[in-house]
Amino acid sequence: MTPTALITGATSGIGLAIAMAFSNLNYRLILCGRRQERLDELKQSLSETSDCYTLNFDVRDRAAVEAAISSLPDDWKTIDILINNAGNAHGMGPIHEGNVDDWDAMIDGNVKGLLYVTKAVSPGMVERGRGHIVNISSIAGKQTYANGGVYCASKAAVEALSEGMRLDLTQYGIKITNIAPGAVETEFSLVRFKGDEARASKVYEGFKPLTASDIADTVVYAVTAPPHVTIADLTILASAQAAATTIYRK
Ligand code: NDP
Ligand code: 8X3
Repeated sequence: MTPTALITGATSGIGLAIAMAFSNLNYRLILCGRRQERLDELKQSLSETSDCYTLNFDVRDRAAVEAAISSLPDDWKTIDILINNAGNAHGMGPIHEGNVDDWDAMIDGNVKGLLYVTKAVSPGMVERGRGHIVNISSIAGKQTYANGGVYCASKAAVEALSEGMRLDLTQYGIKITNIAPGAVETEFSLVRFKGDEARASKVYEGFKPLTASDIADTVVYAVTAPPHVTIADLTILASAQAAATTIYRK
């Protein structure tokens, strides 16, 4: 049967690339995000290869997450693959100068939002005795860097939650994959630096960063692995990146 995948953060970057890659496999797609026009465009552009359904909600809004997922029509309720991808960094700076609204956005979105969506989707997987959850973490979840402590903490939480989900859900036939990318050129830095394009593009200067489709390729690898194989944890770096903050630029 054709798998149904729910992808959070499908309107941009890594989530968008995963949607395109899954569409090439003819998966049925539940595309999620807050920017409705992008969801509509994506649905339209994938319509030749995939059946798509769109859900517009903010992952930080617990009631909205629950309402959106329970509003799915019956023939969209069986979700085989959940891609917990929505998230962002907001701002950069030392803890004592931290912007608490930015902290809230990161902890609420990257951690609590991921949990809200998982809580809405995983009981169905448990009931059916099968499913696959892919959490998009980050190299920042494995290595903390200066001025990024809260973003790094949010991704360290994702790392712990991937382990916790694997411990709790493996017995129900549910696979958990944790993917930790290094620098990927998307809208990520534009969001982190609040629309400052010059500052955002500097992040990727002097080396070839990963593309969103590099990450989508690894997600496809994980979700198409044979039934007896779980790709548990993958770190993917650009060839010029040795660690979170060690990048060899020319
Ligand atoms: P983008 O900014 O390009 O995409 C972020 C996506 O998340 C958008 O589709 C956005 O949709 C969605 N999103 C963000 N906040 C919310 C929210 N509160 N509610 C619902 N949707 C939300 O960044 P990336 O594609 O790079 O980021 C995707 C994931 O990958 C993130 O979790 C990020 O932390 C992680 N990551 C990114 C890396 C990078 O270098 N780019 C490296 C490692 C990990 P919309 O605005 O429409 O809601
Ligand atoms: C995004 C990658 O290194 O900017 O998670 O934190 S990094």
